[in-house]
Amino acid sequence: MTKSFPDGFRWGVSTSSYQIEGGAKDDGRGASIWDTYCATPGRVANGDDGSVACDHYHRWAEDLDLIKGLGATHYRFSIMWPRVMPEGTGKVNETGIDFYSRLIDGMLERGLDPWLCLYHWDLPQALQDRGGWTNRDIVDWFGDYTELLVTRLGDRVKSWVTFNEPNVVAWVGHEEGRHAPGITDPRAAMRVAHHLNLCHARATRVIKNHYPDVPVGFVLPMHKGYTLPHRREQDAHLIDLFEAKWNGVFLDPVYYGRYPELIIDRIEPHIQDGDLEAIKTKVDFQGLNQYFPSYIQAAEGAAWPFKHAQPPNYFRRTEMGWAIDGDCFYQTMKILQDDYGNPPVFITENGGAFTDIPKANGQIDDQDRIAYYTEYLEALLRAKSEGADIRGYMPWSLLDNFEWAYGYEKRFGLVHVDYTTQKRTPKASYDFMRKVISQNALP
Ligand code: IFM
Repeated sequence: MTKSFPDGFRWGVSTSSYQIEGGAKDDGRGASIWDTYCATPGRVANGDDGSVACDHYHRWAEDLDLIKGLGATHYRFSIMWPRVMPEGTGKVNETGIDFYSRLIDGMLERGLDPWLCLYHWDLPQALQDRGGWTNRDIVDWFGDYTELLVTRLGDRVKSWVTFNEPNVVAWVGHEEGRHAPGITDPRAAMRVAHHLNLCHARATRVIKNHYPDVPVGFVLPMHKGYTLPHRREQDAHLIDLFEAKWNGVFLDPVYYGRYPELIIDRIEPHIQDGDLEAIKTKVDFQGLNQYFPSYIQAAEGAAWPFKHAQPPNYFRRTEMGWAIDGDCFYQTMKILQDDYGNPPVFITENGGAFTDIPKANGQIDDQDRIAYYTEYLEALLRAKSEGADIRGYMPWSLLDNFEWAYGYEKRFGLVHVDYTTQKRTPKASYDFMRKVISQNALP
């Protein structure tokens, strides 16, 4: 099999605002739901929070240099909504807009295409106080927020991402409660899912209204379900429902204007006349995040008739406990190819947390991360060789950062961050990725 990527294959890198920016008290930024969640005892490991994070708010120029040094040509970053609209609606924080404006100019000066993500989980707390994603008014709030960014920054944005991982927002934030806002209400989570889809469609229209030719997409971490080997027959029927929940609820209405039949009874109460027609929108590219295979088993008495199961022991795992399985990544690309009309796909996140122990000289020889990237990039080449329209790849992530409920314990970066000094040290995986990008091929 070829180890080369096709000419024109795009290499970028991804980060998100709350995970790296810090600057929580600076320049009029409002509070987000993650500030509140982190301040709630027991929610986040070690009581960590994103108030300083990687201090990217002050060190962004150095970070953009690192991206350029990698040889990447585009950068997916996200806007922190409460930094530009502290109350979520109404008054604009000009200093916040200026920050992102400088950041975007900094990208362009370095030859990096700005890929702007509107929402990577840091909802203004003021909107949460009004019901957040469960309140249908959010469609207007999100539309106004999008309008602000399009009119103020849109002249320089090369691609728009409406949402990062709406399924995580709905299910992990509102059903499992393991993410902000920490709600555990399956019915509310369904409502949230529908509102997220409406917001994606609204934002797409707002952007297209100003810039009809600029690509717009959304990013989904697709889950491929597997049964445990000893329960293959008993649990096989659960796979379709599991995938409908994690993938179909967000893909089907956008691509086909309908929800998966297996979940329609759960979502129907939240749908109003005209919603499905509104949600069906042309997707210029599909952002795909993929990390691990999802093993499930039957569960009783829960909101869904399945629960997560530990993957079989024969898998190697990352520090998150996630099984490493390039074949699962391949399968998700094939689902998009076979079931969703083979849209142009950008891998917007992929990577692993590993125990990165600096050597005496400070260097980090993260061979396990390199092996992970090699396996997953080989899977990408395989899907591509079979016709999947994969256009580019963005590792997660540029920097070690605030890994949500895991705080700073888990490190995903190509670049190590010393959280005491804020010193950045590129790891061996950074050099590996730089070589892959410069040769447009795996070594
Ligand atoms: O860090 C997260 C990111 O914010 C969203 N996708 C998964 C990553 C690793 O957990």
